[in-house]
Amino acid sequence: EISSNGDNNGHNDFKDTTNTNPVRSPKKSHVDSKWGDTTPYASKKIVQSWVQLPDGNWELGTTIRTFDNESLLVLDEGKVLKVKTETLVPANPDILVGVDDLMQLSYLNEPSVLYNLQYRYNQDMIYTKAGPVLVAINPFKKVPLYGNDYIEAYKRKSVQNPHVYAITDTAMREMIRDEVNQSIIISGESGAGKTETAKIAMQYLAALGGGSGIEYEILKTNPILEAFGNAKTLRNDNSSRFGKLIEIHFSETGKISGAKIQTFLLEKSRVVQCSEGERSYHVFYQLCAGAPPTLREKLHLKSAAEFKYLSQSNCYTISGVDDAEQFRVVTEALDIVHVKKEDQERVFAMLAAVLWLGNVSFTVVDGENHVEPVLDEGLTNVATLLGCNVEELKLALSTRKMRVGKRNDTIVQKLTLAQAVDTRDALAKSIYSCLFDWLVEQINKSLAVGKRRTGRSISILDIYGFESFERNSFEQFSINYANERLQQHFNRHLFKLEQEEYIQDGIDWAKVDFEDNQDCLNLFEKKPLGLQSLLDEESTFPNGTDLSFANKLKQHLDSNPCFRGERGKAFTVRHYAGEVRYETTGFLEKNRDLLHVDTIQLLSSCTCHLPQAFASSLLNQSDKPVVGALHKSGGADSQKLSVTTKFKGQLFLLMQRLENTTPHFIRCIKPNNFQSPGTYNQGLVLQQLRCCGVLEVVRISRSGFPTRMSHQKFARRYGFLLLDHVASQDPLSVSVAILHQFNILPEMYQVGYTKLFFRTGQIGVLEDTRNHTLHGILRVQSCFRGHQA
Ligand code: AD9
Ligand code: MG
Repeated sequence: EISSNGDNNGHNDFKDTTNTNPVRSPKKSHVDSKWGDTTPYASKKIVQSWVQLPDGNWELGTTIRTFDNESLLVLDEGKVLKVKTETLVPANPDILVGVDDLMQLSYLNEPSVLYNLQYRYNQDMIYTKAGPVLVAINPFKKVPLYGNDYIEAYKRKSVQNPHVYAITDTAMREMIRDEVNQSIIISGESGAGKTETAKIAMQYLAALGGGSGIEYEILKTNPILEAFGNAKTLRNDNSSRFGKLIEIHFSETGKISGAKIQTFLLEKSRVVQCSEGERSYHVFYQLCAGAPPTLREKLHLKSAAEFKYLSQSNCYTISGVDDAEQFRVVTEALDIVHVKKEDQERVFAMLAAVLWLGNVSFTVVDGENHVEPVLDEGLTNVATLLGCNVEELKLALSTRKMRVGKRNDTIVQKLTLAQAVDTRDALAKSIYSCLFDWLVEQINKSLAVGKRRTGRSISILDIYGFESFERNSFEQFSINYANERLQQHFNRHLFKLEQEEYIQDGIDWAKVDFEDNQDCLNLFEKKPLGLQSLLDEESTFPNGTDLSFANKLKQHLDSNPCFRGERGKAFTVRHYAGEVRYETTGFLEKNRDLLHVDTIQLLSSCTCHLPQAFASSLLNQSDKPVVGALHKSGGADSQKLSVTTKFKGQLFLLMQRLENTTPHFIRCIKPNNFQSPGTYNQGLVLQQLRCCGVLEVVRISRSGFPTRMSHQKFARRYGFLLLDHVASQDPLSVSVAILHQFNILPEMYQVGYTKLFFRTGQIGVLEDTRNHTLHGILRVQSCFRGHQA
């Protein structure tokens, strides 16, 4: 250890370098100097390990002494701790701190992964690869990673850091190279950054595939859908209350030719009910705050606080958001996606009608608690805005036509207060959800792919992540089911297909176990005794209640290891991401999602265009449950699809579509529950990493051969780089010669029957050489042509 510091005029200080005792060396670690009495032990190899503190967090410690089965550690800040040696987890060498792919870590334990992500996060490096998966940690602040300069850099491949741009670039290239449609599947908890990530990916696609102007329209669908489908919740100020798949189509030349949006399961209940501190959909507040005076007058608008649907949760504003300004942004976006001004006004009229419906109140009219709506400005405004007769509106909100007896005579039943309020709210919810669907339809018309479709597309999926709250209801039940399906897709893609392919191609590869969630999916889907079938069955029974549903579950499913009946009306499901306890209260009603035929009749009697359109779409949807032929007992028409069945169908189609694409996965992680920058809660992050299988992926990818190419393709792609003549020209011989020429080590690849399999990172050198060589050839050619001219 001779110092070669040139500043000391050649006079090296030999005082300590002659001393071979590392303890006395001037480079003593602070540990040694602080713990002078540890000299005999400190001269041993110093091992850094992770030690878990009582608060659950992991800290780095240096072992200074080992007893039989205990170790004495000193932590970074000098604290000394005695722990059981077996609880220590090895730490990675310093050189691996902050690597941009977790696969590079020598020790792949949880604390090492957590620390690596944290180290990067603290320096605003929010993206990290976990093998094929991109992990994105929400910075909750502006980070300087986006915009045209970055897009250019990723396009030119002059930066290598993991990024949404990079993964989107890969998707784009693979779409063109392999002629296979691609998908970018974004998942994560509420507030983890899925929607922002989706927008960043769209931005990149628009920049690369732009030109026709349609890309601008596509980007403008975001503010519209967010206004109508996002709301402030306790977890996220801009929480998406629907799932979204946007399929972006490309022409032969890689230019965007159109797009199509599909939405899933909008949370309708928020329109009429939301909890303290949360808000209804943004657009209501935007309208109240931003509508110009003439529109205000026309729609009889007031401030948000004067509408009951908006005032019930005691929350009107979002810090840092100007609703009035957003209203202008949204109307401008509507212009851009070609929603005509008159249609925009119709849309706003429907929103106002919903708000005024919430202000309709009822008064008791007879001794039997039957009610009637109060004839006040609320009622008259609803009638004006919908374009219906006040008397008909009154009847629709206070009575129900029913057919009874063998002759199906029609009788008119008067409603109680609770029934009338439900009817009113059901009307408001269905106007809103029809409006949402109608808007998506208009947007799709505007973005429609022209006749010269190539069928090439990249789909971006931004769908609600796994949810587990204090109280979980039908919404969580549906969302978590969707996540089970997506998780299976993820598993299948990354693990199962991987293994099957190795086995098929005769590759020697020890099977790696992975968590299979098929059992849980069976619990949901099995007929006739699965959660969904039993729910549907109970929903069709006239006398079915949430309690009878819960009891039926216990009766039939108690032996299922993924299920546990709970006391009262609850049950627990063991999901891949953890156990969730569901309260069945409201399950049947939400699953039936009945709309009374009187309500539809009212809408179709309206003189305004939109309510009429809604009525016919409600009637035409063969899968929409409509209660007309109600019997005395109140049973519903069981021919129609329930919400669960419809959602399941939608998901099956979605999965089918995704199966035919090459998927790219982005896992968004929320570092804290306060939406605040700079706070990294290890426990919270770890729980999410476990939930989304990131650790599992890295483990499997590392032990496998993720890159693969057929012999033919490999020979064709790189054959021209061969320096020596190869005796046989068959693809396999050429391939082997290439492998030899490039010194690819035998443990880094395997030769299968039809394909070559490589460990991660191996193909990179070949690709670079190929690109450089091709570039050179092109230059020479153009030089040559220039000469000729
Ligand atoms: V939910 O399931 O729809 O409730 P998301 O979609 O996962 O949720 P979202 O994308 O809305 O979360 O992100 C929440 C907030 O985090 C955003 O409003 C931003 O304030 C913040 N965020 C997320 N990603 C980024 C980012 N890359 N840069 C800066 C970000 N801020
Ligand atoms: Mg979202």
